[in-house]
Amino acid sequence: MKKWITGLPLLWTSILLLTVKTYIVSKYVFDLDIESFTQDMILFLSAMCSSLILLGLPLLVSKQHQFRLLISIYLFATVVLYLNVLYYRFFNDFITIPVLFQSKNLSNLWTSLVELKNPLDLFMFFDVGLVIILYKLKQNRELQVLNKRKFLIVTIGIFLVSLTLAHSERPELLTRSFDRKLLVKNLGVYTYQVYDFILYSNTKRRIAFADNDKLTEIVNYVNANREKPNENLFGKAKGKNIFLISLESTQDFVINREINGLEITPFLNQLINEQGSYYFSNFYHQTGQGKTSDSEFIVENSLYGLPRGAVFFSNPENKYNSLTNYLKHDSGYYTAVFHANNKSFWNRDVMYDSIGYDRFFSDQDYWISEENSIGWGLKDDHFFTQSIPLLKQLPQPFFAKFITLTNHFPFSLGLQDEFIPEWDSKDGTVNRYFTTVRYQDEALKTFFEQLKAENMYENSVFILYGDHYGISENHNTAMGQFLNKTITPYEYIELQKVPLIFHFPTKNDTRTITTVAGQIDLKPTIMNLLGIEGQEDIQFGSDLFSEEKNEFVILRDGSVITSNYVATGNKCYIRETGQETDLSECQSLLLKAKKELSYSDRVIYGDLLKFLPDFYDNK
Ligand code: GP9
Ligand code: MN
Repeated sequence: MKKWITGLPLLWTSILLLTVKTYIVSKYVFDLDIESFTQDMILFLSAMCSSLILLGLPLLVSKQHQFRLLISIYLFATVVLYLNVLYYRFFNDFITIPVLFQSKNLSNLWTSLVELKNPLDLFMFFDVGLVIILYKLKQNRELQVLNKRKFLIVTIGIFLVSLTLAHSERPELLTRSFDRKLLVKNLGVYTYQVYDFILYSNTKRRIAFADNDKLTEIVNYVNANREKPNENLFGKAKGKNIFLISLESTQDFVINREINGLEITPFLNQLINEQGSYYFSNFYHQTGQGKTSDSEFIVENSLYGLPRGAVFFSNPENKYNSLTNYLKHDSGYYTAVFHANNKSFWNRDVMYDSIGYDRFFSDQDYWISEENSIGWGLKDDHFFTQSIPLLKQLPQPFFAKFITLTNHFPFSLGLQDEFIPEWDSKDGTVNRYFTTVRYQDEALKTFFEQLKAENMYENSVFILYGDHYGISENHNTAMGQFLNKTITPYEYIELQKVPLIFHFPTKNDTRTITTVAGQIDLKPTIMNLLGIEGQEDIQFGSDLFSEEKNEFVILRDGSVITSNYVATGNKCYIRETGQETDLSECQSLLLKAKKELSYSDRVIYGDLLKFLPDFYDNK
């Protein structure tokens, strides 16, 4: 037996032990929703790949130091894994470097984590002991890799296989970040930790090199472009409960349209025509890769999302003068957000602290089962119904943001929830889209009925908006068939319109407003309705009801829409007709857009809002 043990190759045994341990812990301690054999494979391969890379590092140093380095790395990996286990037990989430360095809650955090330790945890360190014993028992104390080249080839091979599999399971995983659970599930816990470290150091580097002098230039630009908000509406919603409802993937083209003679959004169409409703028919989403999270960011801050990645992930620790913070601190509102998804998705749990929410009702606050879920999670009608008792507990006046989920790609729905049948083009995604939009519409109708029954309707203001497109340009053919026209780049921009409806139950006029506007305008609009001035702030949008509103919308890819022009992909179109015209007519618009986007990026990358109070004090 002893001979057999001493004969084991030290390096390969260590790699195997670390792989198996990491795999078992990832699979059974972290709740990663492993749904298929491929996902299981990815988890195993990623564990193996990290073990190969980490424990292969000692091969780079001289023989006499190899084992010491090997065991130090082994111990370090185990500690990282164990800390994540402790953290996961408490937060149902993985460690991020910013959380570790947050001085304000660091000591509390670790005291709570240490309380969560369990005697069985010692098993996690058992293999470290095994490796040491194996080393001691051996006469020949070398790591025994005969051919370093082969070792490298095997490592790279496994790395590529695991990355390809992960990418096929989750395209855009690294650029969009999405969710820590998904990252760990597809990259493994150690690679995730390295990725998080790179993200963190990038953010820190940008903040360190930020040029504060730019602040004057940016403030001057913002102030020069400031438009006077509508005085008649100033403070008109003060004291009322505010409902901000984000409609998943809902584009404006479904409004007032039918499919096979059936309305796609009967409730929204009716709401638009009710007394007290103001519908904006030329309202654009301005999101980038951060999708829903970008829309939240833009609406909250009147700043643009970032050119790549999601600002919710890259800069969650910045100072933000968000709408929520204003409502909470200036108007004494209780602020809550309702979204029945995993709270770490889009890093919301961290970002919502900076945005200033008093309470985030996430999946843990809802009763979610297989029957009441579809696609991404809890079905919208259950989401709204289960939110009513939660809403009733809130101190008033409250600001409540709801984020729907069912109308999300791949737009799946059970037959029992289909209020209209799927469309019959060759494009399944587009066909299903109409049915899930119709479903969401019905859920909204029920929500409004329930609010009325609970006496939460009259004293409220409702703002409903689409978060971003649901149908990408890959579906232009089917969209062309539906709209009965060719989807040119101009038409594609037109398709970026999302619905925006303000509903004031106590008002008695009805308006359709054709002002060209975007999500960036929501914060200043809501602030004016609540009687908050926010003069010393950096906002790139302006009050939608302003009498001097400059119709100028910038999309994240630099496209521009004004009342006269649409400029996109180096082409200039007459907005009224869609006719292409000379690019020079749009040139100044495109330059202005570029400048504004870069100012916004600088504010975020440099965390510049934190310098604003001093800036104004010293003026
Ligand atoms: C996830 C939901 C959808 O919680 O908001 O995100 P998306 O993919 O639309 O950005
Ligand atoms: Mn979305």
